[in-house]
Amino acid sequence: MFTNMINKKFLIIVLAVLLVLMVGGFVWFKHKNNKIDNTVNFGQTQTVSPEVIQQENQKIKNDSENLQKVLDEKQKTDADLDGLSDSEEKQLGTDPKKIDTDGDGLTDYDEVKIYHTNALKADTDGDGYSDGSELRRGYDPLGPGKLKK
Ligand SMILES: [Ca+2]
Ligand SMILES: [Ca+2]
Ligand SMILES: [Ca+2]
Repeated sequence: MFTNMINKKFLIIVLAVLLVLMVGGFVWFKHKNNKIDNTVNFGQTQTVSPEVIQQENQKIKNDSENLQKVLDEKQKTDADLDGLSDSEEKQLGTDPKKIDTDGDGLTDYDEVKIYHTNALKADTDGDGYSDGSELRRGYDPLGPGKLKK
């Protein structure tokens, strides 16, 4: 009778410990699984969510539309977008619709604003070499074909 009671008590303790272990293990297992699920879901929304792709596409579209607007606005005053306004080109006599009026390899803007060569004459100093090729080879397009340095 006495040993029977101890056995019963022991059995209850063992059962209780087992129960705690089972519940604890179950909770841990579920938690672990949830963690994995979350990671997978997070990854999916990051990579394949159509909404995100659509948003990105819309953003790119907006950006290119804005750029086009800026270019259109700029082109109203500078048709060839070479940096010289149409009215400036009219004064200089260069073609407002051509970046390189005399075709020497230098833009009208570069000739007028940077090199001070004649934007209407491919060979400003008349030595037989065009302004663009002189500059590429290190010659002075304004001098008589001499080396700049
Ligand atoms: Ca222009
Ligand atoms: Ca030119
Ligand atoms: Ca020349």
